[in-house]
Order: sequence, then structure tokens, then C-alpha cells
Amino acid sequence: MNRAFIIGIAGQDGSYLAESLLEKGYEVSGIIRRNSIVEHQRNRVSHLKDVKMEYGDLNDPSSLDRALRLYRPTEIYNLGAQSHVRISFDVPQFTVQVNALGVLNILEAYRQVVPEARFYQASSSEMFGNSVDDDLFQRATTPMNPISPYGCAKVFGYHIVKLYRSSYGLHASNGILFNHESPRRGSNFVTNKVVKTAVQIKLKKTNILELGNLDSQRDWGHSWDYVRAMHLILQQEKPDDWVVSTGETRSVRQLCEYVFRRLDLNYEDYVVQNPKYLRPNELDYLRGDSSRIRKELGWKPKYTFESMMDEMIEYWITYFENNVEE
Ligand code: F7E
Repeated sequence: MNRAFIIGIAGQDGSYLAESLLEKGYEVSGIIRRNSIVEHQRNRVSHLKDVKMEYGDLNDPSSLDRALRLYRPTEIYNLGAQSHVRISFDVPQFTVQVNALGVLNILEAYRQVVPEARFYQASSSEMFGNSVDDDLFQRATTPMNPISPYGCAKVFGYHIVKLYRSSYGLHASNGILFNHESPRRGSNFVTNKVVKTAVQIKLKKTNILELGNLDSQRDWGHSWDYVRAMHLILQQEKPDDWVVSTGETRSVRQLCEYVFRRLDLNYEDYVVQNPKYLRPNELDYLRGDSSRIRKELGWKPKYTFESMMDEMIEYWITYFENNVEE
């Protein structure tokens, strides 16, 4: 019996991964963090009745140890993080505790309790900072020069996973994932913020969208496609590090153009810049070379940028038809 244990199961990726593993016949368990609003803890996973969840935290090693002893997983997915890059400048110590030391905590628990299991670490394109190869792509060999507390912590996580792999012979792999979105994305990330507010503008609930830097470029894929890559990575005989991306890049401005146009609006009439959303240091450009995972593991995204954004637009239209939000 395959047993998956997901840290961050209540997040965007964790919820899609749990769904897809249940479909494959896995037993799925995970930990969630305590939140004062109980509905917020489980709203992405409340429809998954077969998932077993315990309270736990990457910063509480005893909770990790206890959960691994209870569920004895064959696959561990570490998707837990303080995942917002700008907020990592506001809470740098917390971000490093969770995103760096938290990885060490789960690796230690894994090594002690279920060393025969396979381990996936959610590494990030934010680790590259502003490094880019001459052909304008980032890949696993591109130098890592992170420019946010989030990126610095993720570099530690990436290297400690490689170190535990080589030192202890563990089946531990990194997926270096570029931005990935969906209707389940938090609405303080730029894609869902733009879509949600544009739909509100269309419905005359507001008339302004305040953003930070419109010129930064991102390689945006769909979370549902990317969780399939995570699973594939753990099915390989040998652990390794893989880049997962679409290979396309667009600016925040192009994102706004597309979403507003789909709603028959002109983004220039509504979008204003608010310095509050600028970062002390900005990563300007991301475009990932995922040719290796495509060639060697046969992974390929099913969503296009357009079909993903259309799904998100549809989600928010339906949401506002069914909910009154003041
Ligand atoms: O920003 C710009 C912002 O917050 C994207 C996380 O999943 O991907 C994500 O990190 C871009 C940036 O994602 C606003 O400056 C403009 O250039 O959606 P985001 P991110 O920072 O790229 C990586 C791969 C991860 O690993 C992270 O966990 O959009 N931008 N105006 C804005 N961004 C936000 N959030 N809000 C704005 O108002």
C-alpha cells in the first residue's frame, strides 16, 4: 500500500496533490497548522473526506516525529512554507525558521523514523534571484543568488536535501518549481489578485486595482500540472533534482492585459501602482528550462497560460454570483 504524507496539505499544491494521490489509490495523511479561524485551516481540503490530518508544524520537531511514527509513509512531500516572497521581508526570521530549519527538522524525522521512504522538497525558482543563463533560461546549473529572505531560506533547504541524500543515501529529491497558480492560489499572489479584482471591477464592486511592479516577468504554470511532476519525481529509481516550468515568460502587465481583455475591459483604466506592493529587492525575470523532465520523465503541462487564467476568471465569476463579499 502506498502511503503519502504531505506537509502543507491544506495549501494550494497540497490539496491538488492529495486529490491526485487519492485517485491513484494512496492512503493520504498530512499535517496542518493551527489557525484561529478553523475554516481557513481546511477550506481547500474539506471535500477530501479520506485524508487523515493531524495538527503539526515544521518548527515543532516532536509533531513531525509523532506523525511519521503514526502514518509510516512511503512518500513524504514537504510543501510547507511561508510562501509569500514580499512578506518574507516583513517576517524574515519566521520565514527562515520554517523554510530552512523546517526542512532540516523534517529530514531528521524522516531519517530517524522512515529512512526507506522517498522524500520530495518543494524548491523554488526564487533561489536563482536575478541569475540567468546566456540563452535567457534558468536551469538546475544556473547560479543561485537569492535576493529575498524567502529565496535564501529555500537555497538552504535545497542544499540540505542534497546533503542528506549524499550523506545518508536517502531517496530525497528537489523539484525546482517555477510559479504555479490556480483558483486555489492565495489572493495576495499576483495572478489571483489580478483576476479577483478584475472580476470585482466588472461587477462594479470596485473600480481600482493597486499593484506593485508591473514589469517583472514570470513563468506561470498550473499547480495541478506541477503536482503531477512531484509525484513523477518520486517514482524514479534514483533521487535527483528537476526543474518544472512552462518555458514561457510574461510580465505582470501582460497578465493584466489578458485578464481585463477577457472581461471586455482595458486594464489601463483601473490599474495603479502602490509602493506598498513593491519589494525591497525585485526578481525581474524568470523563465525555466524544463526540457530534462519532459525528455526523461515524459512530463508535460496540460494547461496553457490562457486556459489557466480562463479557469481562474470563471472561478471568481461563479464565486461572486454565489457569495456576497463586502
Ligand atoms: O509575485 C509582482 C511581484 O507574489 C509575482 C511564490 O509561489 O513564486 C511565487 O513568488 C510578481 C512579482 O509571486 C504585485 O513583484 C506586482 O514580481 O505572485 P507573486 P512570486 O514572488 O514570484 C515563487 C516561484 C515561489 O516559490 C513563491 O513561493 O508579481 N507584483 N504587483 C505583485 N505581487 C504581489 N503578490 N502583489 C502585487 O500587488
